[in-house]
Amino acid sequence: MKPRDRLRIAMQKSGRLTEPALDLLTRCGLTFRQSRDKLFCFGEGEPVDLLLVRDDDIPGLIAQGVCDLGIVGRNVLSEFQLTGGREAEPLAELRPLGFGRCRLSIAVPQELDYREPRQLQGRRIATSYPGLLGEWLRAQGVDAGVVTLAGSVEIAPKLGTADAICDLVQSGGTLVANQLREADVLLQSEAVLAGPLALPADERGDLLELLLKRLDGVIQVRESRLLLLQTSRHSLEAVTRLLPGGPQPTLLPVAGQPDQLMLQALCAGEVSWRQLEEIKKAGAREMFVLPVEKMLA
Ligand code: PRT
Ligand code: ZN
Repeated sequence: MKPRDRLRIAMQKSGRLTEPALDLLTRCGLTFRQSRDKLFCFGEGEPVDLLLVRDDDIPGLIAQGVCDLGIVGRNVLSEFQLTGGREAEPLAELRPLGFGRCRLSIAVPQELDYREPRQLQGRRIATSYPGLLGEWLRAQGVDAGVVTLAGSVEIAPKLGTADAICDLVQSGGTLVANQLREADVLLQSEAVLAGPLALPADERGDLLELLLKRLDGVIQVRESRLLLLQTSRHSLEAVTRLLPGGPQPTLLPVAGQPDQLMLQALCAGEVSWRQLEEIKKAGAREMFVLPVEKMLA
């Protein structure tokens, strides 16, 4: 294959991961000119292009060297590692990306009193993830029939083609609508950046390293909030104890009010109303939660 000097990233063409993946890449400073067939997007600022494909094709495209990186669900990546064929290069999960969260679970009819995997012995389980399900069953020492379906797995028990299913669950609404109940979790999933085990030994390797650094910055900032509040010196300890995780807060004097302090804290995640109300009860007032746009330590 002809060596490439541009980095190529595969992502889902249209689906749950498309918008958040594009948003993430844009925040990393990548912009794309969309071509007419919208399969290939030429990168304008940096030499990084996009290939828009079905999510199931992404690990294969990386393994074949057609793309250098991919944004794909851990569920799809792990399934490929198990069933992608002998010629499949092992791939690496380079970064978890924090969106597209779901879990791969066993679900059983609501009336079944499920307590342990052994109850699945000799039953038929419908799934689109035969690799992951097979591996889990082996680890549990359970011998069950795996019925591989491409879609609509959740209706298999009603149709009588399976006794249980193994499928992705997010809110749980689909299971309830089909009189099923989540019984066991096989895999916690989210979108990940997938790539080869070793970085390419040319310009693409340097580019990939640069991209990973930007990505780390973007992910850290996306999850950070700046909390500003006022407190009396007397309440300071109680207020500080309730602050969500992060580095030590900064304290500033308030002009004309020697008893008061202004507190500034970088929080590692979302600050909920409930947390704010608790902190207020401890003696804080004039509270602000601000998103962080960029951060350079
Ligand atoms: O066309 P293409 O093959 O690219 O798209 P697709 O239909 O295979 O994928 P898509 O867009 O549905 O999902 C892409 C990825 O999003 C998945 O591989 C997961 O990593 C992630 N993801 C996150 C989900 C869900 N949440 C999810 N809820 N993928 C699927 N679902 C389905 C699930 O299969 C079930 O049918 O939603 C239903 C369950 O949702 P709840 O909320 O009712 O529990
Ligand atoms: Zn798919």
